[in-house]
Amino acid sequence: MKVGVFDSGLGGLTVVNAIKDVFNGADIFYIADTAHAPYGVKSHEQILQRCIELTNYFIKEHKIEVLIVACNTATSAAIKQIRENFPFLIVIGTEPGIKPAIQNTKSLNVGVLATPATLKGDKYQTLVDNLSRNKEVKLFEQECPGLVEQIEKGRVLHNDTNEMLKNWLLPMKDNGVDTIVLGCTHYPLVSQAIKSIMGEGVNLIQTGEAIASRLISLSSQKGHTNLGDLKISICYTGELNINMVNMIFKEYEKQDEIMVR
Ligand code: DGN
Repeated sequence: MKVGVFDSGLGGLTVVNAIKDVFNGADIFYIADTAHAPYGVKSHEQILQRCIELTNYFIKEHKIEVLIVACNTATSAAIKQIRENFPFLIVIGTEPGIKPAIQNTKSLNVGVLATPATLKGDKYQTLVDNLSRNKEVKLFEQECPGLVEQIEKGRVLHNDTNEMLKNWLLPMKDNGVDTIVLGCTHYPLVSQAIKSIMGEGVNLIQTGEAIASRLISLSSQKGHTNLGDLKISICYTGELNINMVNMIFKEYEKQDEIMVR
């Protein structure tokens, strides 16, 4: 089975990493669209246009059957249109894990970190409106401008990144937040820094595992087996921080072929 995955940069590799743990028998083609990063500050139309271009590329060059939009920002802007334009594709999107966060919180105070585009998008608002009716949970929503750029530069443990995170997280900590939704696929890469500010006990909700499960269930419905070899090819459109790629895939480096071009 041929699977295309994309994000504006490194973030979607956290999703690929989760897929690697549970899924076999696929060729995964990953595009880090670093020439157009970050998506989070672009207009809806610009993001949509880029997503359609990338999907066309995957279909033409790699004959993909499954597309994973491994980016909350792009999912919010473009998933509906991608599904309409490419009805023959299985399309899996990414959205902030508000539902598991609401289920997990004990303090009933949940933080949500995401890009400005994700938090302002209709899709996020609909998600929140539908879910928060069930339980009296207070959401602390925080845009994180500049965080994706820091991560792309490999500054995951840098002092500047830590200061940014402290500004956003300390008010959450003061308000008893015990669960934080990582509403951008880049943010799991700063989990360690987040935990050092919030405390080891904070519950961080990321979406990679949920996407991997969805991939297994949708592919089996289409008659694909989760068996065989997993091959991962990583392409990028601008610059890519290879040290970060190696950091993300460190446990698997020797097993998998990582083609970078
Ligand atoms: N990883 C992307 C997301 O999940 O929203 C980051 C988007 C961006 O480029 N800012």
